[in-house]
Amino acid sequence: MIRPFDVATSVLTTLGRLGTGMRVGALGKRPVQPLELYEFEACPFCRKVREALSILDLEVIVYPCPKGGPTYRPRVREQGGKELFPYLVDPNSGEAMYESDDIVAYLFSEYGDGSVPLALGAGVLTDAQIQSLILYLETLK
Ligand SMILES: N[C@@H](CCC(=O)N[C@@H](CS)C(=O)NCC(=O)O)C(=O)O
Repeated sequence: MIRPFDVATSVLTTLGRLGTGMRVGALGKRPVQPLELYEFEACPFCRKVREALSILDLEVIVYPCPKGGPTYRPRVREQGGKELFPYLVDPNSGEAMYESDDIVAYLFSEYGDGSVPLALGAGVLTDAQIQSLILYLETLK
């Protein structure tokens, strides 16, 4: 019973996101060291960053930060000053940042051709699209 639900919600989310992250895009320079992403699965803003990483075919170390997570959450607070996710660290440039839109713009500027795909570059509209889908999925439970 759970498995079909998982598949259905995954497919619905992918459809709701217009397949963003399914296909690679224009690539730029490649990072020497893997990027570091602090995030958690249920966070819609983190999803945007994961989609960007997929489109840009980038190697990343993911540090899972679920609510109450004892290991990596404190590290984000210490390094960045607050617990807010996603949080990206790029050891290649020394950049570290919060805010999914800033992270997405940075990734496409640094490791793509500079242009952000519409589905990821529409700012608050992108977020609204994610949030409305989540609300819809909640009603199915
Ligand atoms: N404007 C931020 C919003 C990020 C945000 O609200 N993240 C939530 C998770 S979805 C968060 O980190 N909440 C604090 C927490 O989980 O402790 C962005 O686009 O990155």
